[in-house]
Amino acid sequence: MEKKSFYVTTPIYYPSAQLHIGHTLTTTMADTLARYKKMKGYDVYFLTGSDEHGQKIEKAAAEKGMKPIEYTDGIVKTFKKLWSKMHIDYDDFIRTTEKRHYDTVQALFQKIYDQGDIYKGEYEGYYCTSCESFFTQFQLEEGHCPDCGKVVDIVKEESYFFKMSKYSDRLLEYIESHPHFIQPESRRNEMINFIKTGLEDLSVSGTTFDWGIPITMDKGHIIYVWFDALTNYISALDYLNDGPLYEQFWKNNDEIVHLVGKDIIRFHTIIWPIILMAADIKLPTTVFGHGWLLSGGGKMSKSVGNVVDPLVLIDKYGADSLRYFLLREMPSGSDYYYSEDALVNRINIDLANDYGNLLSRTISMIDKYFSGNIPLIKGGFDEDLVSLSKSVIDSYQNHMDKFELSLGLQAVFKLIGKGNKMIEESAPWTLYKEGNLERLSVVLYQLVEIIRMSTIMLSPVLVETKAKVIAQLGIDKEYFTYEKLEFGSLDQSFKVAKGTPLFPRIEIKVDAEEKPKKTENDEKKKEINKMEKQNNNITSNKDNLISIDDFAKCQFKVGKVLEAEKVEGTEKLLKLSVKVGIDEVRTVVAGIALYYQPQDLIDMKVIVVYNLKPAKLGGIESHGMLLAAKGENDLRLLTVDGNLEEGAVVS
Ligand code: ME8
Repeated sequence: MEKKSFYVTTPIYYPSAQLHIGHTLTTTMADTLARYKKMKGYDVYFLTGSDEHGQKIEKAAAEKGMKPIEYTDGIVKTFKKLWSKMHIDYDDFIRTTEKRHYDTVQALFQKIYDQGDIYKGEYEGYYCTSCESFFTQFQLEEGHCPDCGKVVDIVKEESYFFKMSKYSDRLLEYIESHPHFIQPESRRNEMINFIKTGLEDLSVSGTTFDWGIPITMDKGHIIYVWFDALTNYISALDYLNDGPLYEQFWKNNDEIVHLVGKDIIRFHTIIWPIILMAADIKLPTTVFGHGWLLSGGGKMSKSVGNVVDPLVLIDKYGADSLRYFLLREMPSGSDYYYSEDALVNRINIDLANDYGNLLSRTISMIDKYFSGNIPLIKGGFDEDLVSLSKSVIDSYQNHMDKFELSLGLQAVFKLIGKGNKMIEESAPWTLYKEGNLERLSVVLYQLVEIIRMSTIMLSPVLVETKAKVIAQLGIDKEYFTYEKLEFGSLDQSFKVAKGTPLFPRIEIKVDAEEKPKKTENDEKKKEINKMEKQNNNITSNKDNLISIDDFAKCQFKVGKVLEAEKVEGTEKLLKLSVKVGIDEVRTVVAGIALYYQPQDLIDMKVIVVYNLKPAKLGGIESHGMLLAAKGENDLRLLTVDGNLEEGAVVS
């Protein structure tokens, strides 16, 4: 049977500054999907690159007294170094300054011009004096410059225009009849609404700067940077010569996926498909727009100055840990507040405690009870484990196929969690003491199978770790392929070889004043009584009564708990991911661990104080607070009667 093909791309990044962990997120997603599809037997082509033209780059180079190309050559080297340290295994890196790209852009422009969809006119557009940049209707944010936020001026110049308006009905029809074209769903709805407000023809050339690709027949005009940049997805495949890569990965391929951040989804789902339609080229299968990594000041970006350098994190924690953290924490499609504490917490809980420990405990027991030989069992497995492993594999694949990488990883950790639970419940040390070697063999074989299957599923993310696990288990690497992703596939015995911990635990530094005290029950009661007295005083003192206007300052929303876990090193705190809108998931740290088990909270509807200033609790930044009622001996979260959607306003 002929192999299926998969083409995945990242945005081509501006070499105007060093890349940060936001760019690293998109590229790691693409790399992971490429590895996942390869593991499933697809022919994969993975493209990334750099977007090197335009005024900003021209200006940045001039400030350094360099030619633009000298300047971008230097920065592109730093991109490639980062990707190599992150183990990004791309097939091609396209630079928009390369001849193959240059020629393709000119030819595509000419083709669309010749058939009458590009015409010359006068551009009346938006110009930001402070950034010295032109913007389109698409780029403005509520009428202001998307970069510096200042008011833009309307300016006039001669320009070529692309007849976008002619294609708006066709595009709308395409989006509506191809539900997978724009993902996730929330972005799709946003785009549909945007197109319905009407599309203007797009100015696709300018005469005020030189650093770009000129129009062949009118060299004073430089082609608009987005027309230039978007074309990279086909110029890299040799569209110009109808080359074999273009044949296989575009023309005859049903899985063409562009991964982008939500900032550039409009360019990819409106301008790019219309360019393709006009040039009679088929459209990509999916444009997936992930959310933003936020840090103090909002979206992480060079212009805000709140960026985090991935190279520093790789040196400190390792590439696999950073890869895992980014993919595991980033909710599908929504934004996420980055903090280094959350990174450490995630490494400690999942990678050190759950996965790493499971491996080292299992190997130690095989060493001790069976002189290092993995017992071979052919049947009599625990039924619940076999059925859990099937459902985990299904759920993993289902989520990975929908680009829901965080959910895919969560599924795998259900299996790993089952392994650790099995050790506690079956107490192998007791089985050994009792001489029940038959059951002990089953338990240890099952643990090895859990580790083996989990390692296969995690291998597209944890790319260095797989080899370490294989070495420690001593199992032939052919048992770590996708074909062997089935419980009970291990049918030969191997000898384990204990090694160093996969992910050593990282010490967490929690500020003294934030660290919840470990109180005994009596002390707890005293504290509670004291607090209650204080509160009674406040409410009975009329001077402290507030007006309805004061109350109206508080915003409350209905939220749904998606995930919950204990905060390491604290007794009272739980870290929750709470969905508070179609597209918004927040991290909320709540002092409720004495009253709720994390698993009890999943899917619970809660009331979130929505406009509370973020605060650090247990070393993690909390974005909101849950309302709870406290009785004498218990605390209960407030919830909502009926099935209201997340984000519903409480007043
Ligand atoms: O837009 N959170 O390049 P760019 C998540 N050259 N992802 C982020 C992010 C954040 N805070 N910040 C950046 C361009 N990204 C154009 C693209 S494509 C034909 C041309 C990621 O260097 C995310 O993928 O500004 C976003 O879309 C991309 O970097 C923007 O990179």
